[in-house]
Amino acid sequence: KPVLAIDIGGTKIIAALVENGTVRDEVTLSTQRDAGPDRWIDDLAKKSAAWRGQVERVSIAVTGIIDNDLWSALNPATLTIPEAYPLVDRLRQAFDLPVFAANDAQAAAWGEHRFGAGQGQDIAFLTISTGIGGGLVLNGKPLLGIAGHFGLLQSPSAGAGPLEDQVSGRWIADQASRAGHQVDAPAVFAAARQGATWANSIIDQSAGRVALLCRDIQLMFDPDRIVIGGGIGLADGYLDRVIDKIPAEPVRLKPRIVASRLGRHAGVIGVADLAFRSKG
Ligand code: BMX
Repeated sequence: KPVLAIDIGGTKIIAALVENGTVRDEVTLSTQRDAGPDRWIDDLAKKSAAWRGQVERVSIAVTGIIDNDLWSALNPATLTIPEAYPLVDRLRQAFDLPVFAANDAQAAAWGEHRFGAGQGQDIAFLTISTGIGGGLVLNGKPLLGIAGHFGLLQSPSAGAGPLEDQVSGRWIADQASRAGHQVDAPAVFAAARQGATWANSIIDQSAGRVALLCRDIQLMFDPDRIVIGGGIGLADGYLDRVIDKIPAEPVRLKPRIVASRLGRHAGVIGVADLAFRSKG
């Protein structure tokens, strides 16, 4: 039986019909950042109405933390959410089905471990996106709770505040605007492709910080692979820049970095499967 799987990120929302690690059908909405969760859920219920008879459960992956089925932001700059929003209750009311909820990057990490670029392996997953999300699967188990929220690290090399505020898509767009270019992150990548020095320098700084983050993750968990996804992580040439900037020595510390195989579907595929796992 397919699962209705949802992924709410800081930039886009995906609703999908997922069965055995495969997306059968999907809709994508852009996150109306000021509208708030009641409205996002209303929109989702409308857009997914056609699938209702086919599913018996709803699974949702979200940017932010889920504690006891309540949803909160860790970094409101990535997405502002009312503190302890009753996400599972509200979805149960909207869909009249059992609901399972998890963090987006932890769900994606599980998806890559089960069906993607890290099958059967110990992996760390990073999404370089509106923020930076992270997840870990070690000894076949997903680490939940706050574990792996690497975007929240305070990195001395990046300056004050959460690391993601000096790396992510939001930071890239903000740096562009400071350099006199009022454009979004995809346009910065387009400019870099055409050789614009300002754009290349912004992307290089972001990639350099992710390279150091990957080195630190290798030191802490020694995963078989670090899988990288997200709109920025998978953008033109970004991963190659990260790999280039990994310090060459000591060799034993070099992470094995690979691109996400599930791409934008990692969250919905992962959370659909995690729901079954949590049921036992
Ligand atoms: C932030 C945090 C994480 C999330 C990550 C990536 C919030 C709202 N989110 O670190 O929980 O996994 O951003 O989020 O505090 P994305 O929207 O960029 O995918």
